[in-house]
Amino acid sequence: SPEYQSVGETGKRTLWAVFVIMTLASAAFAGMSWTVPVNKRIFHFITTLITIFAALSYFAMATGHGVAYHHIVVNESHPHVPDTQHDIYRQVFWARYVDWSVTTPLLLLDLCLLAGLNGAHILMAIIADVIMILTGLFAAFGSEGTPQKWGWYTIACIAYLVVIWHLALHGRAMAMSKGGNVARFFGALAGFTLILWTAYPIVWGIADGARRVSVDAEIMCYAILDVLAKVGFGAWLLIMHNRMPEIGLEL
Ligand code: RET
Repeated sequence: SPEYQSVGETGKRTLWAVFVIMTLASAAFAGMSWTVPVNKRIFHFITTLITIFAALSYFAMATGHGVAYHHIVVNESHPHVPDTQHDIYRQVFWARYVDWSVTTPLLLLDLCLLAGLNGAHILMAIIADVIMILTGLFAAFGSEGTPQKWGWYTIACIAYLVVIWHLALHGRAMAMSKGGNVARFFGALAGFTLILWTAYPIVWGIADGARRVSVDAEIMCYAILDVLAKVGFGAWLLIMHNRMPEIGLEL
């Protein structure tokens, strides 16, 4: 008989809680834009869009949308027993990938503009990031036991290294050339981002990849990461923006 791995009560409550947090953060970030001149609100605009998108995606997931059962076939072999086929149906929230394909480029845009990267480097970092998310989506729906699944995962990890390359090398160099507070702040915010983002492929590998944890545990891990990577990141950026006028970009 097939085994179903589905969201439970804890998972549902967590999805609703993050929806509320993202909505409140959107209102707060939009409100903060009133504290700076109209032509200096580019970071507020980008950062508010990030939490609005996350709120939409969490609303979809909390109400049972943006999710599909992924059929996984596991061939079990035991000594002295003929091979048996075990069917697993696990819920995969594809809404996350829709969210990430929009919000991770926007998060990168925040960092790139803070560093003062030029358009070509921004574009390359963002394209590598979109490749990372879309190949991650292929990995999530890849068939179990085929080389494709971890193959897509590997490609996504390489794309992630390209993103890090652009930010850590070019971004850091540009930020350093600005000197002083901006250089220090970019280093801190980019370091925070690097640590958080690197946790995503680890959670993916344990949850979606190896299915070692329940769907609810997976939801909770991503919930903590999403709140830190979007709300924590955004709050830090916008608060520092008000303290350090030199961060502000003229539109
Ligand atoms: C996947 C799986 C394939 C390998 C890699 C991944 C990286 C995902 C990242 C996601 C970041 C998400 C953020 C969300 C916003 O809050 C797709 C999980 C490398 C880095 C920051």
